[in-house]
Amino acid sequence: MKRRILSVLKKNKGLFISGESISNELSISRTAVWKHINTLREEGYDIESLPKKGYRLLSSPDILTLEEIEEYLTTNFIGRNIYYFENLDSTNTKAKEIALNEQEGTIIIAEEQTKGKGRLGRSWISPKKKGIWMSIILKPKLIPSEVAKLTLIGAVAVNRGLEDMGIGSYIKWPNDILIDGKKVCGILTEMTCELNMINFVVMGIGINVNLDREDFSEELRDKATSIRLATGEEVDRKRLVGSILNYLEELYIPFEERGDISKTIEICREKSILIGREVKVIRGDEELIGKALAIDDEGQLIVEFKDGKIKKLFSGEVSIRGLEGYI
Ligand code: BT5
Repeated sequence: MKRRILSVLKKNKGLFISGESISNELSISRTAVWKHINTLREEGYDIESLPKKGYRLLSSPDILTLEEIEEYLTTNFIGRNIYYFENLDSTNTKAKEIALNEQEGTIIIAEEQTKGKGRLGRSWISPKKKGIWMSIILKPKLIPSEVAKLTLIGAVAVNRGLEDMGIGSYIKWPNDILIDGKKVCGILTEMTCELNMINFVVMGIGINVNLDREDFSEELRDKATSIRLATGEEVDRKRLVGSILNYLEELYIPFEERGDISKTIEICREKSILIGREVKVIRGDEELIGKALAIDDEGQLIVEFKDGKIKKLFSGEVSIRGLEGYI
């Protein structure tokens, strides 16, 4: 009911609507309306009330709930069901717990993660309300080996979403987004599958929006940044989430329906920070130096190693670093 009241207020944003009209429209008592309005105020909604005039929504809080994000969505299914948490261990962990029984496109968002995860057991710093920490549940009819390409779709969606906000970024194959050569976003794609069938995929996206220098460990300060640190801009998190999800669906549908990933690959190439650079390829304890030559049509990174051998790398199995710094 609280959501329906909010939606009535939002429809009339800036205008007064009487308690009586709300109570008639939703068939609840005026006291119930008043109680829900108070709960909304506690959540941070600035709602003015005047005798005889009624209620007026002045502003909404900076929270990543469905009610706040949906006005930016043009999608059919991605983001149409959002579970919102103030605090979670990890949105990926939660998404994996519920994925089997949820519809495709369902999203878990938390304002804070206490055990945010990176790849290969690494951890992901996710301070409260300073970023976008979300996981998307997908159920593609693909063979498991195709799943690595979804990470690239996620990376391009983030790159495009940032671009919409006037922020230029680069993609560090396969799962990082960089601004000014520092990591601003990481993607962790996990799946549960049977031999040749995917049960579900969870794509976790972490974006540093308003983190301050002190939020990063000493060791990370040279490698990581936030949108605010890099651009000095305050970014509207809701709009950014909406925009990323719109691109995600736009790129996902042709891939899922007919294996068409050409648009994604085109942008990955155009925005690649690695192509043409010397890189260190890290696989377990092994480190090899080579030059990133290209990204092929399947989204694999082609690297020429010092011994002259040219290899195609699958995402997920390697980490890439620059010879001196992060890139
Ligand atoms: C990643 O791993 O980049 C994947 C990160 C995915 C995070 C999202 S948040 C929502 C969802 N729920 C989760 O629990 N996870 C996903 P990887 O390439 O392994 O990079 C991890 C490394 O990045 C760490 O070892 C640190 O060095 C560094 N790092 C940790 N937190 C960071 C941050 N906030 N920004 C930039 N770098 C960070």
